[in-house]
This record gives sequence, structure tokens and C-alpha cells, in this order.
Amino acid sequence: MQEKYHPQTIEAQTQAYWEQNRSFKATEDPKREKFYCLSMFPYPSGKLHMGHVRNYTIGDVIARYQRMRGKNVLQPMGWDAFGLPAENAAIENQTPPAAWTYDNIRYMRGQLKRLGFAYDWEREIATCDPDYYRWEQWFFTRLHAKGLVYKKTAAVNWDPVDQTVLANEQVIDGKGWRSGAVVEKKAIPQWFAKITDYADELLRDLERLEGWPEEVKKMQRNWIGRSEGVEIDFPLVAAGDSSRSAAGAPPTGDADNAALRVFTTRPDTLFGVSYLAVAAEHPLAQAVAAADPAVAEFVRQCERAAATGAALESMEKKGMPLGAQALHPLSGESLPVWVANFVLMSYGSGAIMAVPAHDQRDWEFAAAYDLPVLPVVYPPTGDAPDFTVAACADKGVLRNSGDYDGLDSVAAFDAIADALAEKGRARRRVHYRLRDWGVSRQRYWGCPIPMLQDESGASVPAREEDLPVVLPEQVRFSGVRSPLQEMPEFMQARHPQTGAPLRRETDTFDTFFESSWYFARFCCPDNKQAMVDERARYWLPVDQYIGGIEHAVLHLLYARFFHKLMRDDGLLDSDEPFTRLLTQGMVVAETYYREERGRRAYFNHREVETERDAKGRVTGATLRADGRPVVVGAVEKMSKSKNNGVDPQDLIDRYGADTVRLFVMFAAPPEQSLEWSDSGVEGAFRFLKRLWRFARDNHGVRARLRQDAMTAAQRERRRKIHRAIAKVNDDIGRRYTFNTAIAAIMELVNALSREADDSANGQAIRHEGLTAITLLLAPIVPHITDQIWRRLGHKQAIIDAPWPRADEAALREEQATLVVQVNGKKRATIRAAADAGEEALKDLALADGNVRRALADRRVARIIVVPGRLINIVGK
Ligand code: ANZ
Repeated sequence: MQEKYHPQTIEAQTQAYWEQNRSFKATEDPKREKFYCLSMFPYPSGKLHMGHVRNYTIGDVIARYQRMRGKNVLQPMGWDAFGLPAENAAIENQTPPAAWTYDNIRYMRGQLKRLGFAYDWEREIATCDPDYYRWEQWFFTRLHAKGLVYKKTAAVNWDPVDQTVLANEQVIDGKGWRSGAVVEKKAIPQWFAKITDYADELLRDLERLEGWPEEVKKMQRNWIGRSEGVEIDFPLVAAGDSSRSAAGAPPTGDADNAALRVFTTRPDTLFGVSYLAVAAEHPLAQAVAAADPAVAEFVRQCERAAATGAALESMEKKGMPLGAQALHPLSGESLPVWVANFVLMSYGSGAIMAVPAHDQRDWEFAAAYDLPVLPVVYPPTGDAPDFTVAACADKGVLRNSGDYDGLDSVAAFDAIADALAEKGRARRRVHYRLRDWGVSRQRYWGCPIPMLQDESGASVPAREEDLPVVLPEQVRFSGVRSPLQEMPEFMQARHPQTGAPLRRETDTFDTFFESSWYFARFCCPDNKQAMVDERARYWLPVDQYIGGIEHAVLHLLYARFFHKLMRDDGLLDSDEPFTRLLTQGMVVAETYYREERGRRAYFNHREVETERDAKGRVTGATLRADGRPVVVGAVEKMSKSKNNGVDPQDLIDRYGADTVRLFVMFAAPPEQSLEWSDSGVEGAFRFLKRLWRFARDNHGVRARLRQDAMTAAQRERRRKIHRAIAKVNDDIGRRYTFNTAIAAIMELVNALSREADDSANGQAIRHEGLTAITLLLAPIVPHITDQIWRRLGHKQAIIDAPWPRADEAALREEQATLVVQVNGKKRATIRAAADAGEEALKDLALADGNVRRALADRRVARIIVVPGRLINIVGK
């Protein structure tokens, strides 16, 4: 064994072995239990950042652990390769997005290999490859045939100078990133997927995802936003002024008698309604606006404000009366109808019944326009709330509500909903906040939407034999318009039957489309005949998915939706794609800056000299270049803009992959943020050097353990080894607290290397310990452990060795310490053989001097023994 630890040499050797033996090639085998471990695939941005390294190390440790546990493991990797940065880079460097992307993939693949991740590289996919995206085009045409996708006009960000649609990221402070022009909203036809058809199932199945963090499920629940309520029709009456009459407005309720339809979750507050309000885009407001310039101006203002997406709760409530009146469906009273900026057209029916006493938004509006506040729900006991200062949304008991007085809110909900339903004035409704998924993007670097349009404007799907619709990769890219729009050879087509001219869609899919099913394609990436095959049914669902919390809603919801779509098309047979989900925390680091002309100039920690207190906290810093102080900023997520990143490549070059892997797994539990520390990396490196020395000094020992001749100290040392095995197994396998597992192993290395027992048994136990340590560390630092394993004389590679099991006999304590109580009060502790019987323990306890004194002359009425822990003597 080499004298010194040379990570670069041993890591190259180990990786060469894996490569030659295709060690991580996964093969379907129905006789073996499968384990599909997947980390969210990266966007090929150029090079790996520490967040990637953390994500992929966690996944790799889990995959390697499961493999040693005997599972048939699949761990694939690929590239989420479409997206806007490639277009931006293309403009900057004058290279086509495809060339830039493939270059990045090449470099980043090299980095992943250098880190030693156990991927089956034969399954690698890049979503910009036509062999990949053809299947999502095919699937889209299937969805089209089923009516699960449709075209609808929807608003986009429009740059009036560049005459182009902008992505949200390209709108900076309401202005176009290139032109600086004020961005407008423009309505254009776009494709939508009917995720709302699956809202109920997506919500319901969250209950079954026991292996998901509660936090993520909660975010999805809120996003789906299920509300049970009632849709109520308020009959409209013409007001005196006929020019403002709503009679001519399109009916929004029943067709025969015009009514205003509202959605409420609180029908119990019906007698507290003091006005009705509609959204600016509501047909009633639009109809009034057509004849009333003041209303028209207000409606325009609302539409402009809506474009900025201001929060409804906090914005100033504004509105105008529309001159229309509606009748209360139970009392018959006349109520004014307003248009209000806090009512959304996209939710419910775009109209509300306003109850200022019990809804804060309605209250603020009423306060602004001097509308009545009518309290109708009171707490069952105690003081009435002060409705002159705020609304009270609590449920309670009804008052001022006619026949319904005295009912509680829950009973009143049903009673009022039923009474209205009987009159045909209401029906129960469930509404979802979730909207259908807009999948069109007016961008070049994406998967072409496989649709065409005939001269009448009707949509025609591309035929299966014409797929894939290949995105031209050799393009001149100006960044203004999609190059596709300047390529007649791409846009023009003919109808296969009639020969009539067709115009190809130049929009591409939202890149979430590709990442919604890549996990399924990894199971069978080479299939040229089908999107997925029976191999997907073998591997899916993914047993462990690992990625950032930033994907809690969109990606994870779309992927769940897509999985269900594929299931309903007979392609898959599971209901959910990811059984267990781990969301890793951010990698954060200190920031340092100087304020210069009102702007912050950030410095990397490598450029500054820091002073620290006893706890290692930074108390001051100076710039190395000029020796003058810099401001110590907050600890923040590593980013380019804060210049607080660390390049993983530097670390790999300096310390090797194992040190980087060990540091990221040791520094924090996976869900928490990991604070960068150079000294932590140094510490990880030192530990591996120590491990190497310990192995060098002990790998050759051949003495056999003689169990019958062990001293008590030797038995205790063996117990330590097996306790560590049991703990690490639980920490890695169940709790996912890799940091405490590593701490336990480090402790064991320290304890064993300090021990100077050179008897045959002493050596044998050290050897047993070294063997266990090597196996336990193998998933985390796979290269150094592979080398040690070979020095330990094993023929097979450590990746094929079974995970160690704790020896139950070694674990057993020989002596137990028990607390002795007399009438519930602790009086003594005694040591006894761990397997001592109850009678023997009672005798021992009663023989103790302190116990005898405490009992004095009381009679022993009863003795309760809790084995291994406690003896309680009851004296009378
Ligand atoms: C009367 C009422 C009284 C309401 C009360 C609440 C409390 P969730 O739970 O989020 O579904 N609403 C309905 N449609 C709206 C729209 N298009 N824009 C803005 N607000 C709208 O919210 C349902 C409640 O939000 C509904 O119940 C309605 O106000 C309001 F004490 O009706 B409620």
C-alpha cells in the first residue's frame, strides 16, 4: 500500500475500473428487488456548481448504499437541455444554441465522471435530442386527439420596440431587457394542457405520498387550492338610468332572466351582503364600459395593474358603481353592483357577493366607498368583535339572518345552500385555484409544438410518420424574433390529403414539458419504436427522488400530472412517479462587499482576510488586495451576483473527489442549508489522510479473533464497532442523516487508531474495525475505500461487497446499570449482569445499603422491575 494518500491517482484507477467493467450498467431483472434512484437532472449551463455537487452526492450515496444492500439499482443522468440561457449565450458568443449546449454537456459530463457518481451512462439523455423530444411531440398529438390539450388566447409580455414576446425573466422592472421599452400585455393564441381535469386526483393522491416532505405536500395543496362553496345567482334589475342599465348586458347567469352569478365559500354570511362586485374583465363591466367612458377608463387601469401581478390582499381597493342593481335571493332587497380591482376574472365566476363585516377585502372596499357593514356571524360566547375596525372572518352563530338565526356557520352553510338550490338560485361548486398549464413559449430553443394551422385557422396535428418535427440547429440567431419565424422551409407545409397549404407552429414547449417525463424515458432511452416500454413498468415509480425545494410546486406537479396522463394512455401502470422525495437545502456562504457609488461590489471569500471569534463567526474582514476593510454581509445562497460561490472544480483538483463528497455529506443534514467553510474541507481531507494511515498500518493483519479469549476491554471495543455499524445503517438507510453517520465512523477510526493493544485478538479486532469502516464509508467516499478494500485482500470490488450487518451477540451489553427507587425516589444505582433474572435483581437491590436505610423499618409491599433500567420498591 502506498505510503501516502494520493487522491488523484487512486481516483483515476478506481474510475477506470468502473468504466471498463461497466459497473453501473443497470439491467432489468424481475427476480431482484429494484431501486430507482434519481437526482433532478441539470440544465447544462456551463459547469457544475456546488448545489449540483451536493444534490448528486446525496443521490449517489443513497444509490450506492442500496446497491450494497443487494438491490438492483438504476441511477441515470441526463440533461435538461432546452431553455433560455442558451439563447442569451448565443447572442453573446455568436454560436448557435445547440453548439453551446452540446459543449457544455461535454464539459459537465466530464465533471460528473470525475466526481465518481455511479451513473449508468449508457442511458444518458439530452432533451434537445430529436430522439427524445419526438416522443413528447407524439404524446402531445395523443393528448390533442383526446381533447386534453387545447388552444386559447392568453396574455404574454410584449416588447413593442423589438416586436417580440418576452419571457418573464426578460422583463426587468416592467421593461424589455434589450430594448428598455415598457412591456405590454398582448393576447395571442397558445396551447394549454388540461391539468385542471386532474386537480382532484393530484390533490387526493398527495395523501398517499408518505415519503414526501410535509412542506412540499402543503405547497402543492395550496397551489391546487381546492375550495368548496356555492355558486349563487343574484337576479339583475334595471336601474333608473337606462344608459347604465344592465338589462342589455349579456346574461351571466340563467339565460332567460339575467342574473349575476357569484362564487362564495361562506353562504352562511348571505344576510351580510351589502353590495356585489365584478372583475374589470367581467362581461357586465365590459358592457357598461362600452357606453360609459369613466367606467371604461377604470377598466383599462385595472387591466394594466393586473399585468404587474400586484397582490390582491395588500393593494389599495378601488372600484366604481356600475349603476346596476341586483336582488338578494332570500330577502329580495336591492343591492348595488360595483366593478372592483380586487375581483379576479380567472377565479370562480369573476364576481363576488361582498360581506364587509366578515371579509377583510370587502371591508376595506366598503370603508373606502362608505358602503354598509352588516354583521351576521357572532362568536358563540364572549364579546362581539368591533366591526368598525376590521372584518371578522371567524365562523360562529348567525344573527340578523331571518329564519337562520341561531344556527352555527356549518349548519347555516347547508341550510342556506339547500334553500337556494330548491329555488334554482344556487348549486354547490368546488373551485380550484389551479389553472390549466400554458405550454407554449414563443422561444426558439425548445421542442417544436407538433401542430399546424390551415388557412381557416383550424389546428391540424403533425402525422405520426412526420415526427419528429426537428428543430433546425444551424440558425442565425439575433435574439429578437425566433429564427423559426424567418425560415419558410420550416414554417410551410402541405396538408397530407388535400395538399392545401399549412403553416407550422413556431412556438416551442415550455421546458417543464421535457422534465415532466424524463424519469420514464431513462428506463428505455434506446427504444426507437415507442415512448416507453415494459422496462418503464419494471423501474417505475422512482424509489428515491432528490432535488431542490424550488421545484416543490411546478416541476413536481407537472411531473405527477404527466405520469397520470401516461398511465391513462396505457403507457405506465403506477399512479405516482416518485415514491420518496428528498429536498436538499441550499449551499450558502458568507458575503463581503463594499458600497461604491450606491452599488455593492461583492468580493469572494478567497479575496478577503477574516477575523473570527471563538465560535468561528466572522467578526471583521479586509480585502487582501488593499488591506482595507470590507463589509461582512449576510450568509446567502451561493450565486454569481453575490460573488460568494466556490468552484467545485478547484476543490476536486486540489483535494480529489472523495474529500468534496465527504465534506458536503458531513457538513449538514441533507434538508438543511450547508454553510461553506474552507476549514471544513480541510478537515475532510485530513480525515481521509488519517483513514489511509490507519489502513496502511492495519490492512495486513491476519490474526484470527478468538472470541472465547477476549478480555472485557476487547469485548467493549468490538461492541463499539458493531454499534457503529447499527447506527450508520439506520442513519443512512432510514433517517438520511449522513452527517451523524460520518461522525460515528470518524469516532470509531479515532478510537481504534489510538488503541495500542497488539495481542492477536487486539489486532484482529482492529482489522475487523477497519473492514467495517471501509464498507460503511464506501457509498460516501467510493474511491479511497475501493483501494483500501483491495489492500484488505478482497478479490471483488467494494461496490459488489454486501453492506455490513451488526453482530447481535457483540452488541449485547454484559453489564447493565439500573436505578433503584424507594417509593418513587431514587436511592441507588446498581450494576448487574445484563441477562440477570428478576429475582436476582430484587435481591441485589434490597442488599444495597442506601436502599436499606431508605426503607428503614417499612415493610416491602411490592417490587417493580423494568429490565435493564429500573427497580422500584414500594414500602409501607
Ligand atoms: C362571500 C364571503 C364572505 C367570502 C366571507 C369570504 C368570506 P377561496 O377560499 O380562496 O376559494 N371570491 C370569490 N370569487 C372571487 C374572485 N373572482 N376574485 C376575488 N375574490 C373572490 O375564496 C373564496 C372567497 O373569495 C369567496 O367567498 C369570495 O368571497 C371570494 F365572510 O364570498 B367569499
